[in-house]
Amino acid sequence: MAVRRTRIGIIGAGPAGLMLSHLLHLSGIDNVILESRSRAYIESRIRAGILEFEVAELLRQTGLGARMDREGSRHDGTNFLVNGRLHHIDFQKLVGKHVMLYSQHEVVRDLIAARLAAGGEIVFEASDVAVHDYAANEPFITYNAGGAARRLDCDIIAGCDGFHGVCRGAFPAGTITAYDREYPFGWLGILAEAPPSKDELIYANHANGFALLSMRSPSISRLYLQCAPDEPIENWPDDRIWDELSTRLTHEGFSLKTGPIFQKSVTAMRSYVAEPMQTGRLFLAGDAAHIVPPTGAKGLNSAIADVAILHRAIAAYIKRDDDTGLNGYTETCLHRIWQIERFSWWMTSMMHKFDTHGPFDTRMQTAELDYFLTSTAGQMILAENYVGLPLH
Ligand code: FAS
Ligand code: PHB
Repeated sequence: MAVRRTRIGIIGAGPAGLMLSHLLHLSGIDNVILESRSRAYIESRIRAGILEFEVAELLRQTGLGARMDREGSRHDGTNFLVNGRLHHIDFQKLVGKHVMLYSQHEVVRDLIAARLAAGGEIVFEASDVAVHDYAANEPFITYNAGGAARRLDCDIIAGCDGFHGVCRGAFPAGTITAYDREYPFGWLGILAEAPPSKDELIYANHANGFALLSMRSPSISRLYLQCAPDEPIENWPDDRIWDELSTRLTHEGFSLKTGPIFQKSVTAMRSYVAEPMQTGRLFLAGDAAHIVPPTGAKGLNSAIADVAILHRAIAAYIKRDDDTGLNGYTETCLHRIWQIERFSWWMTSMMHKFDTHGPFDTRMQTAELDYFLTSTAGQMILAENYVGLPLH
């Protein structure tokens, strides 16, 4: 069996794994990424769209901001549409920060290009990935690649393999406490050749259900509407999608631009946190440890926040034999993770239609939204959470 030795073995080439690899490289720490999918697949996987202020800054500070600033767009605020009334939340005026609209798959493309240009090692289409001896001080990973069984010896394993990966399941039985909430709805998301109908996002709370108007470029729109969590996509021909989006997004002076839909899919909604995020020399980051409903645009951003913390802890350990960061990794991450879980849960609870809601619940939902959207204090809370809490 071919054996390779590195300092850090990273499982998963999503935003978490790739960003961790990039940060470790900048610190001169050797690492290898094992990814089960092909490069083409992960570079075309359509997911998130919003980068928090500090995440965008981190990309710029680490040499990854050029294309984002050239092809992405800066958003100084966002819009909430409730009972037909549009409320603009001005992040820049309220908290002096903004967000960047730049697709996750473009971030992934930039990260892969940077790693390969720097001579980084990413093993695509690795199969049968398994982690071993991470309770001791000599962890290793076995996998197959190029038709041969292989082994990667390392000091630390970073489990960045997403919610359906193998690392969280490798924790000793009974050591993980899972906090889990599944929502009774999902999002039908589309990509369409249609110019965005607004310059910034619109989050809509409508009697029929939630809708979100987002965008990818001056000619590509990204839109979502609330549906059943297991909604058959066949129930939604293009005309029906546009009609329902138009109904849910309609307000004075607005008209929805339509066009050919070239991608549509249904995503279920869930809040989940696994505690702790580490066992021995195995550390979880990103969706491997926690997920949020996409309402607050936090999934990608919290994955980057985790690896910024993990990178700092690993660098202290490798360079100064200081393991306080590693020992405190879970606690440091969870402080921020529970804040983004709360905000994502709050946005989801406020903006969606719940079949279990009676008239009183509906009034409570609109009363809370009315307070947050019309009071300066409420708007500041919204803005501070949306643009992102400090990375660490
Ligand atoms: P990822 O899941 O991105 O990456 C994990 C990687 O590990 C994948 O490339 C996978 O192929 C690989 N892997 C898995 N098992 C492996 C194994 N055994 N061996 C090797 N590799 C393995 N977030 C938002 O903020 N806004 C959104 O609109 C949004 N939409 C989403 C839509 C969908 C359908 C999904 C699933 C998620 C969405 N998210 C959204 C959340 C998403 O952006 C995640 O938070 C983000 O991808 C997390 O990044 P990672 O932790 O790197 O996990
Ligand atoms: C997106 O553009 O895909 C997007 C934006 C904001 C969200 C979720 C998704 O809250």
